[in-house]
This record gives sequence, C-alpha cells and structure tokens, in this order.
Amino acid sequence: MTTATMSEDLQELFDTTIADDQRIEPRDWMPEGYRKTLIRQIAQHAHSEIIGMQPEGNWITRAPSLRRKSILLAKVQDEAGHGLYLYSAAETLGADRADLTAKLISGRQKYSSIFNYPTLTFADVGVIGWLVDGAAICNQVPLCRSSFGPYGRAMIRVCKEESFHQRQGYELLMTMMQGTDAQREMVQESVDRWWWPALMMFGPPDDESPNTEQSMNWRIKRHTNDELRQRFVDMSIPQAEALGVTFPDPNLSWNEERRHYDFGEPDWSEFRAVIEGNGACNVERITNRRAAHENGAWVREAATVFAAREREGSQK
Ligand code: BYC
Repeated sequence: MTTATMSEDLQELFDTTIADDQRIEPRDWMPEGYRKTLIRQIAQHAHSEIIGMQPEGNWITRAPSLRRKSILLAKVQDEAGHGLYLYSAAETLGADRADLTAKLISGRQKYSSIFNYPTLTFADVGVIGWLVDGAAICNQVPLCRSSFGPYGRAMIRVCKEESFHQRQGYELLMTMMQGTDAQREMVQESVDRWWWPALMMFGPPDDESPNTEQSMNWRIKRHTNDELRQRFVDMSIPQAEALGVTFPDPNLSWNEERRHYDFGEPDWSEFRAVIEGNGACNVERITNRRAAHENGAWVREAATVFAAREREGSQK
C-alpha cells in the first residue's frame, strides 16, 4: 500500500467516524487542523476556568455569612478542577501544559472575555452564578456531545457542577430580592453591568466567526454562536421575571412568528477591545496569574526532584 492510499484511508476512517457520530479518541489518526482547533478551544476553555477564579475569589474574604463563604469557596475550587480536567484533555492531544500556561501569561492564548470585568458588589457573585454560569451551561451542554472523546467526557462533570453554580447564584439573588430596597437595587445594578458581557461570551456573530463552520463540520461545536446566544436569551427572560429584575435592552420583545425573543445587538467593538487585552481587568488578571505561576515554581521543582528520586529508588 502506498503512503498516499494509506493517508486517504485514514482520512476516510476519520470522516466516517464523524459522520456516524462516533468519537475520535487520542490515539486515532486525526487531521492536523482538527487537532489544532481542539487544542486552541480546550486551552482557551481551561484558561477561562482558571482565570475565572479571580473575579469571584475577590469576595471570599468578604462573604456576608459562613454559609455564603463555604458555597463560594466550593464553587471557586470547582473552577480550578474544571481547569485541570481541561488541561488534561488538551494533553491527550499532545499539548504540553507548561507551554499552554506560558502562552496564557504571555498573551498568546485567549481566555473568556467575561473575566475581564470587575466584581464590584456581592450581588456580582449571584449574577455571575446565574448569568455567567448560565451562559456557560448553555454553551457547554452541547459540548458533552463533542466529537473528541476526552473533551466531551470532561464536559459531563463540568456541566453538573456548573448547574450547582447557577442554582447557588440564583438562590443568592432571590434572597437579596426579598431583602431591603438597597439590596434589590444592588442586584439590578449588577444585572445591568453583566447582561451584555454575558451575551458576548457566546463569541462573535456567526457571519464574523471564522471557526464555526469548520468546527461544526467536525462536530466539535454542535450549534453556532448565534443559536446558543438566542437560546440563552430565551431561557433567561422568564428567570429575570421570576426574580423581579429587568435586562438593560429596550429591544427585548417576544416575536410570535419566530417563537423567540428579539434582542438588541451587543457592542462588538467593546468585545474586540476586551479580547485584544484592553478590558477593565485584563492586566490585573494576567499579572495575578503570572505571580501565582512564579510563586509556585518551588512546588513544581520539588515535585520533579521527588519524582526523579522515586524513579531512582524503584530501579535499585
Ligand atoms: N472570549 O470563530 P469564533 C466559565 C475568540 S468558563 C474570548 O467564534 P470559536 C466559568 C475565539 O477564540 C467559559 N475570546 O471561535 C469559569 C477566536 O479567536 P482565536 C469559557 C473569544 O472557538 C469560571 C475568535 O474570537 N467557555 O464559564 O469557534 C467561573 C473568533 O471566534 C470569545 C469556553 O471556553 C470570548 N467570549 O467559538 C465561572 C467554552 N468568543 O482563538 C464560569 C468552549 C470568541 O481564533 N469554547 N473568542 O484567536 C467555545 O465554545 C468556543 O471556543 C466559543 C468561540 C463559542 C467561545
């Protein structure tokens, strides 16, 4: 068999596996573009989970009760766990975790735009749970069926934990809404700040999304950015009504013909500025991440020396 026919056979096997909705596993042959796209998306996802610990971590020492503090601690720890599963999934594709971290802290790989906004009040903890984790669930549940096995499987646990995160956020807001006028105002002010950034989490509009078409053909992504954004708007409006808050969009209205809500256009120039590094907190987030990485150097060195000693010991 010639090399050309062999690679045609491999490509055909890959195409059939995708077409049959079966999974691609790490040892299977895959096109280089598929591998690169997955490493890009999974690394960006992992970085988002790790950087995403910072905005909420900001409130751990100031949580208003022991109950709220333990919930918040558990949630932030979960995000660290999600980052770790995702880095492991990227490693099954041949990526090196140290290299991914280096790319994050040098600005060569992205993380979600949403984590470049500040958390100014405790209501932000609730709104992040409700809207940010809510958007994350909407985006990530379909990723449980992503064609790459380790990514899809990691998403199952991540989504279960995200559901708890969303519930705790909504419950926190419900409690505040039953409190004083000042608390209700704090919730509304927070919703006003987070609504548009939450819509931007789904990525640029479909006609400006260079990766969607190919990622859908490879069944890495199962829906387009706009489809998921619409789904999120539709599910959030009844939740906002039950809570007693409004979204800062005068164009929100039910469209009977489409059987969906119409909504306004996010400010895409703000989105581009944020992902280019010019959001309110980009510098702070990366400075903190770099400091944590540098401060952890001794742990990595000690673990490497210990592992080498163990290997030597077992060879004696
Ligand atoms: N922010 O062609 P497109 C969480 C980039 S963690 C920044 O549509 P794609 C949580 C995109 O990467 C939430 N960049 O891309 C954690 C691409 O740039 P490059 C994280 C964005 O990949 C802690 C360019 O724009 N979730 O919820 O087909 C606490 C063009 O975009 C963004 C995930 O990562 C953005 N919002 O679709 C609480 C989910 N959007 O790389 C909560 C997994 C787009 O070509 N990822 N870009 O230079 C995905 O589903 C997809 O990657 C996206 C983008 C839908 C985000």
